[in-house]
Amino acid sequence: MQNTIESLGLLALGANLPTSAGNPRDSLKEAIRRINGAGISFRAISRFWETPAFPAGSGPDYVNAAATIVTDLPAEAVLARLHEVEASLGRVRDGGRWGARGIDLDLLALGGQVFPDEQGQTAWRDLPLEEQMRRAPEELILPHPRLQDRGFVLAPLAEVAPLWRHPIIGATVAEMLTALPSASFEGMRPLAA
Ligand code: PH2
Ligand code: MG
Ligand code: MG
Repeated sequence: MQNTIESLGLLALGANLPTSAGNPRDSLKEAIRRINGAGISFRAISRFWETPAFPAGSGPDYVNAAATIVTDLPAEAVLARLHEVEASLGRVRDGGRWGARGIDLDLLALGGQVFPDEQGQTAWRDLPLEEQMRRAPEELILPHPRLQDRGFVLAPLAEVAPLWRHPIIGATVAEMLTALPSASFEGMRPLAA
């Protein structure tokens, strides 16, 4: 069912390989242009951060950013738009390798909505790292199960939505950021505007 009330959505954007739009920074800018439109309006966009790939050594550095959107679309429709834009940016061959995607657009949260339910969200959130590498959920999980764990997500997100509160954990973005060990931010730096 379509929401009739506008919700605040939180997006995470990341790129670590060239796409048809160019380098990671260009890809994020172009992704934002393509997402913005019918039913989805950007409200705030964080700085772009250069971040080491997680897990360490798994690929080239990323450029990461976060944004707030206002939307009256249901979560599935927002996600579908993100997937369309990922597909439209495609991937450019990186020295013959077709490894990590050039662009990753994640819906982190939509208002205080929880999918599939509190138990399901919590189960994915508590998944051990080894299983996280092997298993990806088929269904939409909100809030994004790794939101509270990643410096490359929380540092940009704190620039645009420090007071957003996780509906299950109960902490704000600013509080989740403070709770992370400093190692989670090692090597991260905001790019010059
Ligand atoms: N995304 C991943 C895996 N690893 N590392 C960084 N630094 N930034 C990302 O956005 C990222 C990652 C899978 O989505
Ligand atoms: Mg991701
Ligand atoms: Mg993704």
